[in-house]
Amino acid sequence: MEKLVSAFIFDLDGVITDTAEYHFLAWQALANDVNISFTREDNEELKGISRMESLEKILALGGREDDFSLEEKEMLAAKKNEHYLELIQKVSPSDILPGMKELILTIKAKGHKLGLASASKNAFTVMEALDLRDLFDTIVDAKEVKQGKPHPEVFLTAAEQLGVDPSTCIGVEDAVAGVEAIKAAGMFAVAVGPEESFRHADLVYSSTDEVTYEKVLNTYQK
Ligand code: B16
Ligand code: MG
Repeated sequence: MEKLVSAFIFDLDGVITDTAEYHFLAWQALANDVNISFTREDNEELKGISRMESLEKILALGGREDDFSLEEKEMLAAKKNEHYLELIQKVSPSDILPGMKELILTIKAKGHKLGLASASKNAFTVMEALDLRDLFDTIVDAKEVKQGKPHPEVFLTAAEQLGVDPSTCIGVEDAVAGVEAIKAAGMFAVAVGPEESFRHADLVYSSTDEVTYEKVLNTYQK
């Protein structure tokens, strides 16, 4: 008997579009303001991690974790976000990563539900800029959950809002913390990125254009 797939729940940054570069540019400018050097390699560690946790990691990189009060840290995070919001004004449907629009439309046509589970507080803005907001049955972002990835809360909230059992959901992520969150939610995990980073995923693809509905369903059914 075929196993039921009730919903696909996607991560946003790094799966549907690549805003990581804009996060990087905005964090690098902020790091520069506080005399910390911050590289693209350092930025890899921030994927899927919340804004405040990202700031803490950057301050720790420069050994400045004890130099700012909570209020000052909130101001630094707000400054980075203002810059990030300016940068993402350029985002348009042409920034959807290869293969993702087709995959989303196929999932919809096959009658599965579609959810978004993002650690970004800007998820609605980005989904609107990509012209994808109306295709999704639910969008859960960092404003709605208390615990960030790798905690499963954001994926479980999406499943709850879709009215489906988490064990019948397929999650798609590009971050290690995100794959851990999908598995902790009891879902089937599809990872996009280097094979060696995702030992806990059920399926790994090196890029988004390799993720097809048929391939994912075939492995899920096995
Ligand atoms: P914001 P995702 C995450 O989004 C990003 O991967 C991560 O780099 C970022 O720090 C986080 O959102 C918070 O973003 O500052 O916009 O609230 O990959 O979970 O969609
Ligand atoms: Mg991501």
